Amino acid sequence: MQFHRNNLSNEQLADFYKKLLLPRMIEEKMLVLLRQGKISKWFSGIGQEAIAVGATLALQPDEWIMPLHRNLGVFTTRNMPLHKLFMQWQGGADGYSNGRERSFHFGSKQHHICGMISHLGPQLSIADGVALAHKLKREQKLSLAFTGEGGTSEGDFHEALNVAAVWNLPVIFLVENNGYGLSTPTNEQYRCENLVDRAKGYGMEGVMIDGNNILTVYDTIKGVRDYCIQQQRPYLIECKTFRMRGHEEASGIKYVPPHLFEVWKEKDPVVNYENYLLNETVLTNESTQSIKDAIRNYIEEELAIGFAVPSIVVNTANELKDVYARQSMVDSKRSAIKLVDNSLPDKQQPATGSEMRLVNAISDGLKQSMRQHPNLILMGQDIAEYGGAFKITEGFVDMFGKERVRNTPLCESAIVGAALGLSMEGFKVMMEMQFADFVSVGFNQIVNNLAKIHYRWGQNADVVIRMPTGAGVGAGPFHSQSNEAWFVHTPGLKVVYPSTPMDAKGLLIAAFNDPNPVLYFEHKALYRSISGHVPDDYYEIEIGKAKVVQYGEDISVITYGAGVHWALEYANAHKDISLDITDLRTLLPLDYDVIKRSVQRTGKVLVLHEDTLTGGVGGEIAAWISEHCFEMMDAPVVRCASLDTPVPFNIELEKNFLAKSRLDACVQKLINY
Ligand SMILES: Cc1ncc(C[n+]2csc(CCOP(=O)(O)OP(=O)(O)O)c2C)c(N)n1
Repeated sequence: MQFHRNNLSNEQLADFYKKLLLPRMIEEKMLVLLRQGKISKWFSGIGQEAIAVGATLALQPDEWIMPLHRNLGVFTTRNMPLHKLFMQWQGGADGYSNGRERSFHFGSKQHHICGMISHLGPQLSIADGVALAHKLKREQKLSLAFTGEGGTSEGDFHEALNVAAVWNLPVIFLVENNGYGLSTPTNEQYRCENLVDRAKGYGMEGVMIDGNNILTVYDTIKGVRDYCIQQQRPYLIECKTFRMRGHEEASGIKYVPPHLFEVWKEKDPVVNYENYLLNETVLTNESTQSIKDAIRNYIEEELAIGFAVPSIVVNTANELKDVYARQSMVDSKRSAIKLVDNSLPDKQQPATGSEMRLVNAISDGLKQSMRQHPNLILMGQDIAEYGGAFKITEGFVDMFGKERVRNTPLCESAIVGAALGLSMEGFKVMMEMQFADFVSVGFNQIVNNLAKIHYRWGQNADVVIRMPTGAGVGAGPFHSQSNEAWFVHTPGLKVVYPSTPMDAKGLLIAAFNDPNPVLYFEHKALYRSISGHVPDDYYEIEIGKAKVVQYGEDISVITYGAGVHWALEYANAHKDISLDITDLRTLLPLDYDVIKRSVQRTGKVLVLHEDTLTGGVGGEIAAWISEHCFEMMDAPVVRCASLDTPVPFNIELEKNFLAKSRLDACVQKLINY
């Protein structure tokens, strides 16, 4: 192994040695602890340390790194206190995730380390978002994301590299090619000769290097860093290395031919570097020994502190509280925001305003939010010059410029990931799903990254995802779905679903002022068919607050979205039946107080929604009512929902599919009960 010191001083070379040795010695200790049953799981990076350590050394300390499960060297080189890392690995209260996350699945804003989720690939596009933030702020900084060679087979890899190339983002994508993805060798993982060959296809530069040589890794990444920042371009680096232990300690190594361990032992990154330093007389046998003794003592001392912490005291209220980030906006600024309370039919409404269609109210709320938040970025397919599939952002490019109103490539997953990265650097983001149906290809980033990140390690995701949803326009199975229930089932998200123009504007503004990820559903069939009074002001409708649309005595109709208009239409056509109509407006969290008061008024409940029956939000509401309002009930809760089929294209079939076609039968069933 050839080492080239270039212009590194002896002190720097020795410092690199200490940085390289530390994760190796921690790992050796961890393996002992594992055998003693003191820790439960360990993913080893032995043999690969030069990559994590070299890469971290080559970056500035305030540049974000997106590491994975073999990158202990990132955490130690960023000088995270070792006792706190031990607490983390034990699931202790004083670790980095309050006992909520395992092994390396945690991050730290202070150290600019973004915690991975198990799915690996999603890390890559978060780096895109951070790089975009630097680009927009004109900062001379970049981000660096790790992936194994196995992870390069995920769609996330392709999406992230493509976005970085198209948007000219300063990101380094670092492939640690260690030969195996769990037990799968590279010839069962990909067909190109080297993964770096793919760089050309994305329109970026790339280089393959020896990942076991710390000076090569350091020097390459330092140079690539300068290139990325100066040229404002991404770069792909493939580091060849080898995993000297099993996938994780329990998996063993039977699937790896034994001679490979002999071959790669000769290339050990620590031993080779140590020999080089001894040859160069940067170190002596005595000094290496004293470095090892010092590290050993340090590990033992930190371990004693880390293992001395008392076990966690469970506090359910804290667990629930940390699912969401709290409003961080300065109180004076928040209190200046007008809150419109239209939650009861007899509430006075602001007089100044105009009659508007739902689609214009959304656009108005978005425009005012762009003015209110100079750090708000809009992203979505065709949202710039074209104005979006539904023209919500028409004219926005002229008003706010292309940096803030961004057309995206066709890659929902990467854009949600990039939104998270932007948020980590202080931006607010809206992403427009062209149709709510397409969220399925961005699903993982939403339900696993955005939704869980605050609970896991305290990072918020200041992201609003707009979801043009719903049927009734003959658009077939993939442009008509109601998929709000997927998200209502996911702690950490907020789900809003306005049915009127006034609520649509106020809830959208509130969503941007909320530091949490909000799924904002807007019904396509209501865009241009529903109009109403919309105040001119910049105002919020409170998230989590339902609205009494009209009081009634016979049946409570608990509904949202198009259901509100179906219920009103029905009530107008059947004056002999007195419906008490509640528009939920927010589906997560639900406003149980308003639901309960409605049940109290009538004793009979119809839960109505456009979504299909099984597993719909209505089931949850019906269950809650039966648990909490049983004594008030004169009949069982009835659910009126769409058929448990995909949404059919033919208009007659679609009519039959929709819940509205069964509304009368459901009402009659309750009346006659
Ligand atoms: C989406 C997803 N599928 C499967 C897994 C299970 N899994 C965890 S690590 C791993 C292998 C990853 O291989 P590679 O990317 O080469 O990284 P390495 O572990 O070799 O460092 C697999 C299959 C996972 N975590 N996520």
